[in-house]
Amino acid sequence: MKAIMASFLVLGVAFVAPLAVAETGQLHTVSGSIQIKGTIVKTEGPKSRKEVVVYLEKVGEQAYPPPPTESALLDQKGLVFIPHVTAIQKGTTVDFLNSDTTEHNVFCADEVCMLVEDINSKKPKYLDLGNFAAGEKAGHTFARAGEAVILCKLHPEMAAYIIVLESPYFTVAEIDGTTQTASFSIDAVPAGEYVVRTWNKWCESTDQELEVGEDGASDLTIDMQRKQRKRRKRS
Ligand SMILES: [Cu+2]
Repeated sequence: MKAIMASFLVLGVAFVAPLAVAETGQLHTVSGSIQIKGTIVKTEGPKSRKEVVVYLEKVGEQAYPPPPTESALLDQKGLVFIPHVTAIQKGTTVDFLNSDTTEHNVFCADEVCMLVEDINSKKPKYLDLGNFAAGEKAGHTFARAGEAVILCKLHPEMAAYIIVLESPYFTVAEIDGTTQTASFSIDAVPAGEYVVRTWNKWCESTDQELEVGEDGASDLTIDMQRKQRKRRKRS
């Protein structure tokens, strides 16, 4: 018995030591699941709200790596924006492409789409790429964080969402219509303290703090309920 105890002690020391000298600056994966509570999120058809942006914001100093130099792509195909929901880091360029044979337009009237040179103007201009023909592509760099609703003047039924984040630590998860759950995984997260936040058209979550250690973080659970403000509007 004494021999067994002794070997446990040795193991204990052996396991603790490498953690204590672990390198800083390593990147980790944060993963978990989302559960919809008390409501049903539509996941099919034009009223689908299945996309959930999950993102991590640093606690304290908001020091993030610079935005990627590669552009994100937002296609217009079959009179639909694809993808319907895109998440980007502030400073990322989005290329808008027309893959249809008909003309399209791209515009956005949200504050996040205000043109940088017009920020101090009394009549600021907003993102409007004009009409562009089949096969044409035009880019826009998003310089402010927030929610951008992207529309087409020629097809009022078309809409897409670009969620512009300060943080590069995000993913877009999709809710399963049957289980009303989603799983997610965010890669390349440095160790540190974060707040876990979400964006969805229909639901919201309560902010939760997360400490990402040397083993990353797994089994994170995010509960989402129907947005409160929509409920008030209806009553
Ligand atoms: Cu259009």
